[in-house]
Amino acid sequence: MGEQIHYRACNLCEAICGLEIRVRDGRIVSIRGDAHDPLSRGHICPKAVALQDLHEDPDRLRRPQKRIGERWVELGWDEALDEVAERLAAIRRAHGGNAIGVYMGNPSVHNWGIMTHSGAFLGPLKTRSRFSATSVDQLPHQLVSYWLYGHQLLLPVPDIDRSRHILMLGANPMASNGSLWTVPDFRNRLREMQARGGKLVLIDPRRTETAEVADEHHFIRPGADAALLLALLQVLFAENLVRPGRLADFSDGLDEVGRLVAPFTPERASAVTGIAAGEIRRLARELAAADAAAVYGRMGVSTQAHGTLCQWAIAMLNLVTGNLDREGGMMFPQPAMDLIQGPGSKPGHYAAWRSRVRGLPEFGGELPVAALAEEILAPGEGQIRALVTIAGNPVLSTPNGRQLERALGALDFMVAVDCYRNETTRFADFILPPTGALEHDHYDLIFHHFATRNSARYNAPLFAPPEGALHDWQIFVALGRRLRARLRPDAGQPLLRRLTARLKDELMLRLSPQRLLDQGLKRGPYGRRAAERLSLRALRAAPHGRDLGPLRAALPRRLCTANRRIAALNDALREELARYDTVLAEQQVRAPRAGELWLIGRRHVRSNNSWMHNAQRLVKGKPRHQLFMHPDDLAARGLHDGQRVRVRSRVGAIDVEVQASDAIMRGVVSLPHGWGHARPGVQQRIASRHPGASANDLTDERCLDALSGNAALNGVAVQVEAAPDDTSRHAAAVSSQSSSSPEFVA
Ligand SMILES: Nc1nc2c(c(=O)[nH]1)N[C@H]1C(S)=C(S)[C@@H](COP(=O)(O)OP(=O)(O)OC[C@H]3O[C@@H](n4cnc5c(=O)[nH]c(N)nc54)[C@H](O)[C@@H]3O)O[C@H]1N2
Ligand SMILES: Nc1nc2c(c(=O)[nH]1)N[C@H]1C(S)=C(S)[C@@H](COP(=O)(O)OP(=O)(O)OC[C@H]3O[C@@H](n4cnc5c(=O)[nH]c(N)nc54)[C@H](O)[C@@H]3O)O[C@H]1N2
Ligand code: SF4
Ligand SMILES: [Mo]
Repeated sequence: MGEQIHYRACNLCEAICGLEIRVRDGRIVSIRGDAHDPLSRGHICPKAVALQDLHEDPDRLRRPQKRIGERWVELGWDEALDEVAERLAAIRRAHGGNAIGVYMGNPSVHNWGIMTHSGAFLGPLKTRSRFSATSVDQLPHQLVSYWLYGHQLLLPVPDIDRSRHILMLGANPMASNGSLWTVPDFRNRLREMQARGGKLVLIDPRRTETAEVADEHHFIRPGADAALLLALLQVLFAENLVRPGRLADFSDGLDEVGRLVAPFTPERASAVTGIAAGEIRRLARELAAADAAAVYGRMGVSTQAHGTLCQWAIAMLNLVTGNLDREGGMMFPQPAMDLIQGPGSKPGHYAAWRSRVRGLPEFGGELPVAALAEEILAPGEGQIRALVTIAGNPVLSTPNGRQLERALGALDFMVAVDCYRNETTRFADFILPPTGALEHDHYDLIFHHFATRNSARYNAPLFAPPEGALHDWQIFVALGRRLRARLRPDAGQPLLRRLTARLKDELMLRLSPQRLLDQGLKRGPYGRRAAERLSLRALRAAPHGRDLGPLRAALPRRLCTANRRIAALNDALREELARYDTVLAEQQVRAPRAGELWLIGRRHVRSNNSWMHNAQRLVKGKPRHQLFMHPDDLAARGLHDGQRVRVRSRVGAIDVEVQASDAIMRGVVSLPHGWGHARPGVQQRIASRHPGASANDLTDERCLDALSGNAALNGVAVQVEAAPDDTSRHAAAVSSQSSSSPEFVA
């Protein structure tokens, strides 16, 4: 058999790079960037080769697993699916729908079959106990988009290819390759912008890989971005630099925004951010003066105590400078399969119900995952007794992972749809493993909504799935059928309603992702246009993908609000602004207490959340899970570079190696999440040899963005001291010196 070349979009991160994969005799021989991909232009990162490692990984599960005590046995699909459906149905009958919790993890949005068909399984459960990685990530973005533009997925992205100025906060695209901004080849796109005379200004408590290529970098105290962003707005209004232009025709409340931000002066912001008031004024003036500018903030500003306020202020900065929906500013992509304007669109809803124990608001049908453990542990009506996880590892990804472990241990039943037995799925009674990514076809349903250039590509599978294997979507259909047979979810409804409901069900169970895609493409904006006539067939004929051009102005047409206008404010935001004024007045955004440091996260281009440390090619070399700490903070504690330290927070303690770094702000320490593989029962042999410690054994389930319930994973107060088992040469000297308290220094 000769060599075959496959073209495929990488599904590992949001950059969705086009790959050229060569296969000989059924084995991958190379993975390269596809130079003809209209979006990624040949860009690739070191993780792409992990697609092969994942495909071949002997630890990847290929048949259903059942846990009997401490032992795992393999069983057939029918047997496994029957038993899972039976157990879930029994729990639902005995305790009601909300007794079954659901957690969906990050790869769900990178796997289109999960997107199209998880409802076939989760629908009949009829549970409000739904959670996902959204609430440890981008929830504030979605909430703000829902409020302002009427749809949770209507998110603008920097139009970097035509921009002249980007103000970026709490994002590190040089490591992450972009997020809620599909921007493959970021480095070269930035170079091109800089060559046009454009400028990137970065705000981050660490001088990151992105800071190295930025034109300007400012340290900021973790969790203080809202003060900075509101001060930028204040300057624009105070200095008469507000120029919304045509946006004013369909925006309401901008004058009130001006009044409400008036108290947030650069001087107040300076006190909490550590950035000089004069610098803040200059940043605002430069933003206003740029021909085309974009303000963009990501993880670092979403997962903090006022994440929604931050995202709102960012949206306002783009709006009042006239940069929203402007070429080179923040623009709305137009995907070929449009989940915003297409049929079945889910705009979102907020606080339609609240979590049982803490009263946290739902958003779009999901509760904040910081409440998952307590919803399992606290007895009472509606207590979660069974859990379904789909493509998620919340033990390593959500705050206070140790508490969640205790909760998982207390469940009556757990099932995981997942390809590994990892820190979370080891608690399951059943693990149902889907086919691997290269064994199914791929269309990116989500990330074209956030892509810096419009394009579309569909890729056929590289390999036939093993005999009898099921794709994620087929697992959902199979479970859905079994649940419906056992639960008759519509019993009690009138006959006609029942029949139409079943017909709809049946249709959904029969429609494949491919059929849905084909219909979506044909009905979508490029399917109807003569120039493109997009359909599944058209995409099959274009293996490198179809270029659909640069981003185009979309407002007010694409607004989903009832009156097709942008409402800059609502009562929840007004209250939050008032609350934040008090927070600043009472100095609640303050320097750490004696000896405390602020913990923030970190990403590395060779790692991806928690689940790719079982690829030897990615974990080889120097470990990448150290705690970064400023040399002055080390010295103040009598600690030294390379030593093992104990990091403590309100919720727990971990031991890690510390690395001195003057790229981190004084008073701040940084640790990547997704490590901590030394837990018993994990079957990831390579990862277990590179365990690291879990940052989320330190993050606090009580630290939230109050408006959205998003976890405040950044800016967690910790203490750092020598680890008790540290045997390095300085260890003995440490304990007597560790009480000195560093001042917070910007
Ligand atoms: N402290 C701290 N915590 C964080 C973050 C942080 O920056 N700091 N980041 C947060 C963010 S942004 C995110 S998105 C979350 C991620 O949190 P999660 O989504 O909970 O965790 P992942 O590590 O992505 O785990 C993915 C799981 O999906 C499985 N999987 C992979 N592909 C497939 C597939 O195709 N089908 C199925 N069924 N399973 C699959 C893997 O085996 C793994 O178990 O972590 C969050 N946690
Ligand atoms: N290589 C790699 N790529 C990834 C992932 C991965 O794990 N590895 N994960 C993917 C996922 S799920 C996501 S959501 C994206 C995330 O994509 P990004 O948001 O671009 O990635 P992060 O590295 O988390 O960047 C957050 C930045 O915020 C900074 N920060 C922390 N606290 C604060 C603060 O209080 N204020 C400010 N201004 N900055 C702060 C951190 O120092 C960090 O540089 O990356 C995706 N891509
Ligand atoms: S940046 Fe790397 S992991 Fe992300 S899509 Fe591109 S090749 Fe895949
Ligand atoms: Mo994420």
